[in-house]
Amino acid sequence: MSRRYHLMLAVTLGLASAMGAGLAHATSGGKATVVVERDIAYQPDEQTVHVGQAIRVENRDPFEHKTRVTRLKPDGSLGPMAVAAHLDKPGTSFTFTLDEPGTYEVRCLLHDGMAAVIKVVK
Ligand SMILES: [Cu+2]
Repeated sequence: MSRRYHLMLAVTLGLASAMGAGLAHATSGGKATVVVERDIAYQPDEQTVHVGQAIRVENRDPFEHKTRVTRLKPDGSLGPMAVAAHLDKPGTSFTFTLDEPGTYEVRCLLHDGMAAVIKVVK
């Protein structure tokens, strides 16, 4: 894990604290959680959040990614799209929330195999 990542994480945690969310944690039910795009991968590639919790995708690669979020059916096949394809420019971020419990696939449409799973619980 790079020093830059630590710095970014510290800033993010600081902001979350400032907003009264307390310590940001993947399963804490806090106000925000972060998914970093680095080395053509989502980090972490699996985590759990609460309904309505902000999920922030940050592109730390020096090139673009294109993120789409799709709800998975119980059999693991793709269900309805939750977040339309979003072009992630280098050094930028975007935030979304998922308002229905379930399991979601986060996938980059530009890089084969670049994907993560987000589980949403009440
Ligand atoms: Cu990508």
